[in-house]
Amino acid sequence: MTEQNYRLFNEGENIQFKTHQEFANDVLIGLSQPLKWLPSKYIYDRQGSRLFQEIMELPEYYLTRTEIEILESRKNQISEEIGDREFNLIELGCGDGKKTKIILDEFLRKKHRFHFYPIDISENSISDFMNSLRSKYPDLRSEGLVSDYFEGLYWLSAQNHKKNVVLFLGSNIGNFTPLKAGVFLSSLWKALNNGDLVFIGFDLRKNTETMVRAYNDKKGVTAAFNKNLLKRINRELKGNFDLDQFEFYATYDVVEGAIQSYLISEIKQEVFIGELKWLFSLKEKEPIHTESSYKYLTSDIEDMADKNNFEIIENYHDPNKYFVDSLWKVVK
Ligand code: AVJ
Repeated sequence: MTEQNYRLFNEGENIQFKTHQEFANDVLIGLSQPLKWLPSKYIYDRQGSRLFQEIMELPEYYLTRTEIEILESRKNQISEEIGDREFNLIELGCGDGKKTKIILDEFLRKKHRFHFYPIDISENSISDFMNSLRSKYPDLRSEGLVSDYFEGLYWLSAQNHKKNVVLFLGSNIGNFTPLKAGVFLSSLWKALNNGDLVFIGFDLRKNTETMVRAYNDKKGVTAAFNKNLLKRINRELKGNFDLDQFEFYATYDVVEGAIQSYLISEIKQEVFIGELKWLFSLKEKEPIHTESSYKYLTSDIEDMADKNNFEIIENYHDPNKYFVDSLWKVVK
């Protein structure tokens, strides 16, 4: 028996029920639009998260490798900038923790005084992550928070008045439209105090071929990752999608500056979703939009920081400028 080393918010409320209702709603809304779409956040159930781990190892998927290279080569400077006094280290979302562990290793080596708080809405993810931390870092002071990002942040700032340092790595921000990214950043600013820091990963615009290849990998892992949305609808909402009747394809949208991922119906077909008691049709070659992955210019990043009252302290790039981890300070 391992002791539970995370905190559950929303106890008493039936969070699973709420999540299920939201999923059903989002599927109904998305697939009723003239351009059908499904929110990419629903890809990440157990199997979707496993497929994403596999994507991060693909030769075509340069993002993870590049960010790891940045963190490895600049960790000394990063930790000097961040660790001047006691702080809360907060990570929004927890992946496999490979990148986080580079940061934790360095901070512990430097004997920085901090508590680590990963925040994720999925109890499974937090539980797995906390167990992997416990075995690797017996002395790390940490507590996982199973909650909405902002609920967790507000709870933390009521707990103590230490400096907050928020990690949002991996270009996860890239899944937000510019409008949503703006809302996210202004909410982040509101939840934090003057002098707090945020450390955000952005994938930068580069030659189109490199970006497109990263999302159309040869092994078809990204295709399986996107098709996992249909699989999840089949399982959780009693759908009857035939995965073989869809082709996965990702394009670079030069106007938006984003990779757009699609599942394209090979044939004219009808799909029934039992839980919604709903039969809908797809035309031959009709796309379902599954994900946007925005790519940024340095000037976009400056504008975003500026507009939301953050001051850029430093931009950490790889030598090719494929990716940037940008360190921002909250100005109030
Ligand atoms: C986790 C959002 C950064 O958009 O690159 C990887 C997800 N999708 N391959 C990205 C993803 C297809 C990834 N992010």
